[in-house]
Amino acid sequence: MSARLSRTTPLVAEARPAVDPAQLRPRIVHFGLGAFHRAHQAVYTENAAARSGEPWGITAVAPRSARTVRALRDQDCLYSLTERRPDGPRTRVVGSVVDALAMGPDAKAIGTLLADPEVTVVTLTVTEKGYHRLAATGGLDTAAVAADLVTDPDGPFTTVVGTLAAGLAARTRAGGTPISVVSCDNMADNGAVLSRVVREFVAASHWPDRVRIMDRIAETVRFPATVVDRIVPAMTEADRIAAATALGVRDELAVTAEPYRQWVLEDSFAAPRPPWELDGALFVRDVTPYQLTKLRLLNGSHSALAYLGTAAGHTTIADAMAADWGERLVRALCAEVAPTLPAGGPDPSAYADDLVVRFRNPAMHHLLRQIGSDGSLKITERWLPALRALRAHGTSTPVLELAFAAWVLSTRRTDAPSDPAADALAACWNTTTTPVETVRALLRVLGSTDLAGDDALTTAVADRLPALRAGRIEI
Ligand code: CS2
Repeated sequence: MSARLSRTTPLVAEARPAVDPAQLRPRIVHFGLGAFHRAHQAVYTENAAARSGEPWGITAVAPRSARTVRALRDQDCLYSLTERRPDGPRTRVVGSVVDALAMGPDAKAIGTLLADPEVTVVTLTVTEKGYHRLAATGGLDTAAVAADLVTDPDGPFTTVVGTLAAGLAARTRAGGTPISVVSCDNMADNGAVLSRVVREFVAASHWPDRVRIMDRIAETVRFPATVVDRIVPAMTEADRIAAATALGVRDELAVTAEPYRQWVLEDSFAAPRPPWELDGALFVRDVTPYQLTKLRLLNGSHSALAYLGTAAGHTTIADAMAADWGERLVRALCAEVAPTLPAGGPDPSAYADDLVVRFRNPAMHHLLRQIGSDGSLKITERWLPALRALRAHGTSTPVLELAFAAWVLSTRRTDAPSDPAADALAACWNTTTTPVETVRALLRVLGSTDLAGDDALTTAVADRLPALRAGRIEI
């Protein structure tokens, strides 16, 4: 099949976008053109625009991949989403993305949009590493953005933080129309995290008006916290072929996802936004209980399944769930972590029931390797705060210890999942002589010197390693 999806592709009624993209205007700038955005915020925005009649369109910015931008433009910014429902897959085209830009070559256009009063929302899915935080303090790693700190205000910048800070600075210089900047990444307090790295970037810049810019950003920009949820596995060739068959044309940007999706947002916006609540998004005063429940139970179990599943020779989440320990692990981890969750969120045991069903979905080919990537950043959000809180209360933590031991093992394998700290992690194995020392060194790389000093913990983790090396998961 050689024809590509475009605005002129004749589609059957069920596959057509909910909106006519020609009727939308670019009022949202999104950073991070990955599958998650295409299966989540873009869908909420499309439905919100369709149901309200308001012309909310997205200009999606790819931080790295100019190839994705070209591919999307070649398809008039259309792509399909296939939902893996129990009664069979359903494929339809999403119409909310109206333009695609690449961060380097399109720096001018991105700057213009960020300063445009018509644009009142910025969203981000740039993963944990896109925030360039220091493991020890959580603040901006100025060394990692050093090149951007001395770049001209017009760019081009190499980081999203630099692009965003410069764009917000230009906006405030042009009058400072209020805008909301919405992090949609899996981090606790994601709004505060983003606000902090942007502020610290401006403070460290050489801009003569940086103090005034910081004041104006504080007055005119809001950074609401959010919780995003939808399982979006990487596409396989078979998925791509199935999407093409359903559409009758090729779609290089097709995505596939579970039917379930959720978006909880802090009700703190500086300016008009799409009425996402029309598509089920929840606006609340405080997202923390939802955020921690999702991070520690869903993402925490995911990471545990990823490293333990790999140790036991499995490839996907559904495979690991089919092992005799899979469901037990999810339930035991949820039960262990539940006491650390604030009141006001979902009931942890009902949440665990739902997770088991979602993770078992055999139609989802969700690779353990995909989830295991960037572990040094993920587990510091997903496991370590709960581990710290439980140990501070003298509560035992056997499941987190087991999961942590599996991650420890993963850092040594020659085929370790990709990780920005891969070199530092691998070095821990060369500079230590006993398993306990290695565990301690790894915890220090994660910025957790307190846990590295917890002898009972490091010993318990080290004691788990031999069984795991033999592929035995003992819960
Ligand atoms: C996963 C998440 O890849 C991962 O690390 O745990 O992407 C997970 O699928 C989503 O957060 C679900 O909402």
